[in-house]
Amino acid sequence: MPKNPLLLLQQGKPLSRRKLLALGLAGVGVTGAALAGGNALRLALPGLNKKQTQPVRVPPVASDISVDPSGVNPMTVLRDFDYGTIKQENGRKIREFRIVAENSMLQLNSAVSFNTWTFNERVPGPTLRAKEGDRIRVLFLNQGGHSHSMHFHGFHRSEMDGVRPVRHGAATIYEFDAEPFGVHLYHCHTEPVTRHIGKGLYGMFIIDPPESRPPADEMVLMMAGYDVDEDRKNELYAFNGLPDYYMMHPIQIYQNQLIRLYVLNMIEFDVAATFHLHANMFQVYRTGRTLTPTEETDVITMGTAERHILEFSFRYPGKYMFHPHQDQMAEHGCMGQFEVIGSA
Ligand SMILES: [Cu+2]
Repeated sequence: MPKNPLLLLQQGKPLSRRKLLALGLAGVGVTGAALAGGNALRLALPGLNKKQTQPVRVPPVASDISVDPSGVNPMTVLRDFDYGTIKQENGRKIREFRIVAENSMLQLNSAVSFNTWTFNERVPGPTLRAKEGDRIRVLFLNQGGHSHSMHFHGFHRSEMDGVRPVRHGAATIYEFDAEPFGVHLYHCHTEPVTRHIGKGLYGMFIIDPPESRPPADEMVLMMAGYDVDEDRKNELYAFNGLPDYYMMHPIQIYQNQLIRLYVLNMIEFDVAATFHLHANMFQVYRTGRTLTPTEETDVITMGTAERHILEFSFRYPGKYMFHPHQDQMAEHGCMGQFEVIGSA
């Protein structure tokens, strides 16, 4: 933690996201004794987190497939990695992320709209990414109308565990070292957790190993369920937020190029889901905790919050489905397809 967190927050650059600009954040409450007395505080939580590109060939993504006015859709979520903002403090590298919880209406299909709870106006929240050993600092502002929090998987101290609710209008700082390397997650841990996750407050947290993995076309696929009628059962399912999106808009990939998939099962109410890929086998790196694969298969089972790295490439051009083999989940939205583009 910096000596003076207020100073840190005041140094934040101006807001760049439309909604944050409109929030008028002066004088919001800040939790924690170290932040007390913040009446004059101008808490700027900009969306300035930088993105980095992967050193591989990625097919161009059509720009006209957005279905959400914000421009966030599963195709955007797919390869969008938030590396935060790098700061140097006392000779130490800090990777700072800024997260705001809000609400927004999401059109799940032509008949169903759903009031989601969002991190940075997205469901799922941004994919946060760091290297093992980085100091992580998350500036969290809750504008969601309900109490929320951010609980990260991985090693950290008790006070950074994110189980304490942060009330509406308040902010807090989570700070810890990124360890161990692997594919992790974060989610709101306010009770009932099923509801807070089911409403959309979850995201992936990737910690890269000290020596990077080989270059690949990297993407994230997060499976989730939607309890539309609040009967504690899911009526709809999705990859990266929207039911059936990748069936209507296949994910284009290149033939014979290594694909690295970061997969997460965030489905509440159903005890487990599998991930199955057609016409192929994938190498499994359980929880992303190894540098060499632990098995090869074409169906892997994940309980809620389980996640893995899967690697594969396709030999033949064409369209290939992926879906949980709990087929009723697939039939209700958790289904997509890769479109393999032949090498010239
Ligand atoms: Cu919450």
